[in-house]
Amino acid sequence: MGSPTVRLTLKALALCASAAILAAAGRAPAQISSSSGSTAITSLACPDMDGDGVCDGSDNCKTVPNPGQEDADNDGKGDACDPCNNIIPVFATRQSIVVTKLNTAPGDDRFKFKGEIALPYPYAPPLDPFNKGVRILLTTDGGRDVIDATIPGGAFAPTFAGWKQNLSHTTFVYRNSSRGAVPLVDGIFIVILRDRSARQPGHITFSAAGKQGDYTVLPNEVPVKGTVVIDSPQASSGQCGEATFPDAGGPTCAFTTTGNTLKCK
Ligand SMILES: [Ca+2]
Ligand SMILES: [Ca+2]
Ligand SMILES: [Ca+2]
Repeated sequence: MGSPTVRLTLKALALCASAAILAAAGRAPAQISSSSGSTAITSLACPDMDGDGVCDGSDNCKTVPNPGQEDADNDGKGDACDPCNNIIPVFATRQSIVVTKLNTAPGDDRFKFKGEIALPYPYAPPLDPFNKGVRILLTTDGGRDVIDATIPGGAFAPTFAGWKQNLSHTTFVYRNSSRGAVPLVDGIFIVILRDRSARQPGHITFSAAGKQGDYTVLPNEVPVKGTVVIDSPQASSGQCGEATFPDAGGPTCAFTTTGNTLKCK
């Protein structure tokens, strides 16, 4: 038999697994019986930041209580915290993601993401990145967010970090050229959204770029997924879109032979 510490840890793991199973069954495991009597899972068995009875290690929303773990689009992020829950399936066309400088030390990686999405029109809620900002994500095949940048709303002046929009409110440009005065969010320094509704109602082209990042993506983590959240930060309205590269004879992700660049298109 192992030491008391090891036995305690194993017991905690077992209790944690029981909690996850109960949670998957849609029940919040408030109490689990152990050999030493009744033990409160939420406080004793395992780390549980949001106290919903589902251990952090298996909680699909670690900081939002969601004992039922509902995940309608089955992407590993629970409905309660999924930035783009696909209640309206919106997938980008003409999509591309490029990550460069992967072979050098972390901190100088660069990222480019662009595409076009078609949202229900008229927009509900109204299109307003100038005030609401936008959220950009780069997520691995395993569900790890390499980038999760919630870009705030607000004018470019006077901080040199913020939004400009044209008079007709069809072109929105976020730029951070504050030279560090306003920290970059996950390295994102520019986002451009163009509302193409005059020609095609509900169509929006988007592009975003990041620099000075650690955007490491491992070979076993492709294809990646890009997400643009228009109804930021969490599009419970469905006003968001995803760029996927499923490699079924269509868009695909590949590293260059040196491994320095990841291209998805
Ligand atoms: Ca939890
Ligand atoms: Ca939770
Ligand atoms: Ca989800």
